[in-house]
Amino acid sequence: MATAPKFYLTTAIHYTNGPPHIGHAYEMVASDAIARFKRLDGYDVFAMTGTDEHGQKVQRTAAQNGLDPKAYVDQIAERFKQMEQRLGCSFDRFIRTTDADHLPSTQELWRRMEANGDIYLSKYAGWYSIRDEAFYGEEETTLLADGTRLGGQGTPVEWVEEESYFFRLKSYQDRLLSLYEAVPDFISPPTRRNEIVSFVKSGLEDLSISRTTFDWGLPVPGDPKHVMYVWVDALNNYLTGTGFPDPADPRAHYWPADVHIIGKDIVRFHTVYWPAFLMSAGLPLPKRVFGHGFLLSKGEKMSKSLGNVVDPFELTDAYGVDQLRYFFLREVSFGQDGNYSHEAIVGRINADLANDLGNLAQRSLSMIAKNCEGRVPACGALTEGDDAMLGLADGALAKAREAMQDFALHSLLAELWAVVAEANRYFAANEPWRLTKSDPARRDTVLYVTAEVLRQVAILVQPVMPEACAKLLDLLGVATDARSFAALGEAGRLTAGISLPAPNGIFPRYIEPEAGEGA
Ligand code: ME8
Repeated sequence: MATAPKFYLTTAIHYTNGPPHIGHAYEMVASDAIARFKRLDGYDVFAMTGTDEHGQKVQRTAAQNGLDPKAYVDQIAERFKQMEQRLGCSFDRFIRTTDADHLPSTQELWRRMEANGDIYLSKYAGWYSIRDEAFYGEEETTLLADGTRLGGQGTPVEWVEEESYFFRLKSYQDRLLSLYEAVPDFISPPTRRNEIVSFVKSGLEDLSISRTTFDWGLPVPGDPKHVMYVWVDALNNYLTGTGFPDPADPRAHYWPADVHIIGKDIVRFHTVYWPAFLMSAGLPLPKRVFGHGFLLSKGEKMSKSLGNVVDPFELTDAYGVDQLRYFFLREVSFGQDGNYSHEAIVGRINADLANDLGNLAQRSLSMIAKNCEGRVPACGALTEGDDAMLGLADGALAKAREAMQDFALHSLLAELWAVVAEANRYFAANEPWRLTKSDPARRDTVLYVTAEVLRQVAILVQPVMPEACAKLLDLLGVATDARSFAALGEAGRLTAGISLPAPNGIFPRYIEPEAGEGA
């Protein structure tokens, strides 16, 4: 038997300096949908998410909460795990940078970079943003009238002066530029690639990779008064997940990652520092880094200080898990920023889900229940119109795969909803409800074709709405082992005569709660 090709996908690991917000939920859902798509398409998938628990930011927040850092991150990591479950995600591992296997793995990465002559001890004097956990050159900062200085991403920086180990990043400049040249889709979408290429062309400085003024981090091998810079620690989670450095580990074959899914604010860390560390350690590079956009609340960046952080748990309670997953992935072009608003999500739920897909399923399945003894109807001779309808559904997989090449989740859904729209036109034009007396065999064929299109749509939408699609496939009598992409097209056509469960609605309309009942 041929072995399935592997696919290793990661999300960013989330900082544990506060509870999860909607941006974290968005990244998890998008990544989970890609992982599910690949599994259904026959890949041996390893998908990982997790938490980034060390560093000065987390240590400070823990202290502000009167807790020791480990007790604090345990609480927050638990909340992230709960969110992962609440959102119906299917990650294979939830990694924490405080997990026992992460220390030896990261120290080994350090040793290899050191053995390659890329680490030296010196003194750091410069600007540091605790919020971004990032060093900024003076020219990247701006001084405000009130004396505060802000770093590249608009967060306050402070002056840091201490002994530090440095990584010879400068000497990787040409190799990085050759990488971007040789592997054009290493960084996507293309706008992010252009930003990074010009950043690297403008000249790199060596990177400070250890700190001595706090201790919440991984100790530097051989010099434990230094803790590793939190980004060395954090990025290496991707290797730890594959059992690094043990080549005999059963997960070892997953490295290199096929894609790191991350947000646009941390592309530099993933496409400059990370490949340079790996080149230095003599390890293969991830194949792709995809920088998605930000989810904005009515056009504004979410932040605690703006008071507009939306709690993902409250959102799933209000709208439903699959509804929220669909909204995130359909409304926002993956790669660009997108807006969240109550009106927009309700619009999607009622138009795309309740009307377009839900009504079609409900109407056709109720007719089958009523007129065909609750069994998949027989399919008679096909007209040109039937053939065209089935052909469109049969061609959906190829289009879906094409969209997924660029992780264009919004295009994937747009393609599938074009099939749904065509199925609605087909159903309306063929008026099966008028054929009961005049031509029941023709009516059955129209119902069969409609149900068969729904089967294929449901299989293909599973990555985005796993629960709702499972229900729809149950209603269509599709066996649980016939729901992968291998069952798409003619190979898996519905079998006439199979008895079906009583239909019930899958996508209820969103009805505004009565005033006074709360949101
Ligand atoms: O950056 N919309 O962690 P983090 C969409 N620990 N995505 C958003 C977002 C928003 N409003 N806000 C944040 C870190 N994100 C590091 C990563 S990886 C080795 C270490 C995304 O908790 C953000 O871009 O600040 C990032 O990909 C992820 O959420 C975690 O952000």
